[in-house]
Amino acid sequence: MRTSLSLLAGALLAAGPALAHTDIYTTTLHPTSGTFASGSGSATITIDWDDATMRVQADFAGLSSPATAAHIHCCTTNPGIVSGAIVATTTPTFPGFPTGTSGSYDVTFSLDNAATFNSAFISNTVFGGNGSLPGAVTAFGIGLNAGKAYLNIHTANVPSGEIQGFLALAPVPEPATYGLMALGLLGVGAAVRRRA
Ligand SMILES: [Cu+2]
Repeated sequence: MRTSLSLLAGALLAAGPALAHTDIYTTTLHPTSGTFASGSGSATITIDWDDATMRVQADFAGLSSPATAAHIHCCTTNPGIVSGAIVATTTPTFPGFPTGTSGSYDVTFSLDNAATFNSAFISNTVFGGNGSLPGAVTAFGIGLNAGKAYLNIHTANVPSGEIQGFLALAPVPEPATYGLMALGLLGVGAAVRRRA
């Protein structure tokens, strides 16, 4: 009994990280240095590597002029510094992205669809890709994990981008959850042993 419970707990601990096939990236959108730049927002990018999907959620408000385009740039030369990247996702903008000074967006894309990305990003080999769609997806994921991808909302007043934010990998809750489950099972095992 004790051995099987310990094995089960160990298996659950080992399974925790392996179950994390979804990566969540978040950011706070803040005004750029553009003269008219104002507004705020947030964005969450959820990538399910098993289903090969990318969910893009964004909320923003307070822009000085209507949004003209929004997309993710990747991959900057240095983490957190806007330089060296190109548009990685659909150009010129995420399909159906709001064009007002405020809005909300929530669309899920297929990573198996070339239209999800800028064709110039797919053919690019500078960021670690090999010119193919799968290579671009891998390069995009590496760029996201390295803090080298940012979501940018361009506007009429600030064509270079009025609000933007670098995406950062959010902590994965699963391992802690499974750790607690394992501790609980170890506790059951101890109780069983005491009774015996
Ligand atoms: Cu842009």
